[in-house]
Amino acid sequence: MTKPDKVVWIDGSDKQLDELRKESLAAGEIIALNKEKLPDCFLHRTAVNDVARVEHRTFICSRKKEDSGPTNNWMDPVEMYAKLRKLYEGAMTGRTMYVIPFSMTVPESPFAKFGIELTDSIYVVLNMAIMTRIGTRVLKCLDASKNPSDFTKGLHAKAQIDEENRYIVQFPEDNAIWSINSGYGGNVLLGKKCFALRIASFLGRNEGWMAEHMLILGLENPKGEVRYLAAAFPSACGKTNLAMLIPPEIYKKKGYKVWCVGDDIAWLRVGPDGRLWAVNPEAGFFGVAPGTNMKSNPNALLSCQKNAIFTNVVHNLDDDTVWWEGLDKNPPKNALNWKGEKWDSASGVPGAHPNSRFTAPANQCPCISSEFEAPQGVPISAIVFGGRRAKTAPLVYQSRDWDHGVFVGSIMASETTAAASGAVGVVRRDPMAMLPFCGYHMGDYFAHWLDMGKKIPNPPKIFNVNWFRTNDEGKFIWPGYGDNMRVLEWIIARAFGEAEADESPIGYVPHPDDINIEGLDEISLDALKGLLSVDKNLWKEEVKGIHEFYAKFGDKLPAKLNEELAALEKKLG
Ligand code: GTP
Ligand code: SPV
Ligand code: MN
Repeated sequence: MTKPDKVVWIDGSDKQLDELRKESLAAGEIIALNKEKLPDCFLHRTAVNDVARVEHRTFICSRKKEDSGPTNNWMDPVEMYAKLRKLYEGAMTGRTMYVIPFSMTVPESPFAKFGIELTDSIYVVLNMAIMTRIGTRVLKCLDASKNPSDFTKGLHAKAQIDEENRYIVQFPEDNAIWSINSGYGGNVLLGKKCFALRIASFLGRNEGWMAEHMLILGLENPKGEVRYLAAAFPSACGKTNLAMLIPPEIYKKKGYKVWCVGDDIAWLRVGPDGRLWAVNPEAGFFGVAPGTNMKSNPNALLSCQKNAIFTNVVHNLDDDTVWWEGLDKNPPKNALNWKGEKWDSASGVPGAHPNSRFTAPANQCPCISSEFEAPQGVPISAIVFGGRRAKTAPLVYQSRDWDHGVFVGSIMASETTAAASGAVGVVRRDPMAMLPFCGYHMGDYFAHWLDMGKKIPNPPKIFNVNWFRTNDEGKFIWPGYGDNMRVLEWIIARAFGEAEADESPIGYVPHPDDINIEGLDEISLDALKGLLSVDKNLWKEEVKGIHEFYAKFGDKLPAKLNEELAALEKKLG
């Protein structure tokens, strides 16, 4: 159909990847960076019209419309295949098709799923080599696998990078993903959102497990015990930052440490011991560049100092390094912006795209967990939901039980970010941070969450956090980043029955004394009380929004969630 001139199988060897880098350099698709300062790092610029995920052009083409649900775009798969076939027809003429066998999580893991991505982009090959396990090693496991649903077929063609004909399409019943007319991250690295969330969430429902938009971290206490939690925040709301958190001095001195297992996606299964176990299906980070610096997230910055690919950042021509807003206070003088134009930082126009990113191997992260590649994963003691809310949501609260926790996840709302095209800063409902990533009807997804609760004898406790409450000047009140450790400490203690809490209409909140603010000059006890407060009037408004949102799901909304909503309304008086 795509009629490539040549077909190249990716074997995963350094030799082959090296040859591809050379070819990509020669074609001007990537730019080599400073060999001493950023060894084996490259810069890439996408088309100006192609800088983020495109939710309005993303489809879940299940056979029946009702299986895709009210929150996804849908088209009859027969129609969609026919439409796309025309676009793919001859799309690789004059180009090479690369065949990338890849595995999500280590191929030997019982969680593992396999895929093949066909693409005409070397940039995609190089990124997939960082983000997933690729090559001949995977083909062997794929050969040995007996379950047809272990294999997903991915097709990507750049075509003309034509916005009007850009499609990111999942066919869940066929285990197939077809992507065309984009060259940007989440649209084209098919192992990430398309497979590991949209297709995998569908497979997980059928097979009794969960694919979630969650980071996974291990919190080591002074006794050397490591306790794990998973957290779902919408895109560009702080997963990578939290996953690699460096505890404040007072915690470090006592011996607390955070270990990163994953920064974006978790696959969760009930283990033989009755706990919920998680693996990170990915092998690398595709992290937001702006705002990443040695203070906010040193571990992320240190992860991308070699073997990394930077997309849509500033190119410092003096020493062939990269820069972005928030890296440091010294923007380069002689530089090109993300579009490749001469750029003057004094112009006031940002040089890096707000959704510019780095791709880096996870094993380069200084705080990568020893369990990062453990085939069985790690046991999860707490699940944390969160988003950007200027008001309403307190710094942290705990749900009363699993079902109430599912309710808390289902009513999540967050201000939109630059990770997806469209307006930024608009509050929208984003249940479990999965609105753009759920591969089936969201009502059925809620039912699956409730069902899973019955199947986990020893379920994690469920929490909600909000690092983003603002004051009257619109400034964030909570310092965030490393200081989020103070909240994690309470969360983990609660999960193990080691901390107190107060009742509130929305769930358990910490008593202000329960959050350690020692050494935190910017936060007084009064400010903390404010951050933890639950404003009944704001929550009554919130309830109206939830009713509206729930109405979308009709009969598919589990009755249990309506009961939880009614209970909340009653508690608010
Ligand atoms: P995706 O990769 O799109 O899924 O994003 P993410 O959820 O991993 O978000 P990331 O950690 O990259 O953070 C995105 C933005 O939020 C960055 O600009 C961060 O600086 C900012 N951020 C992260 N954590 C905090 C925090 O605790 N407080 C504040 N105020 N900002 C934060
Ligand atoms: C997100 O938007 O949640 C990301 C980046 O992690 S992308 O791969 O583009 O989806
Ligand atoms: Mn993400």
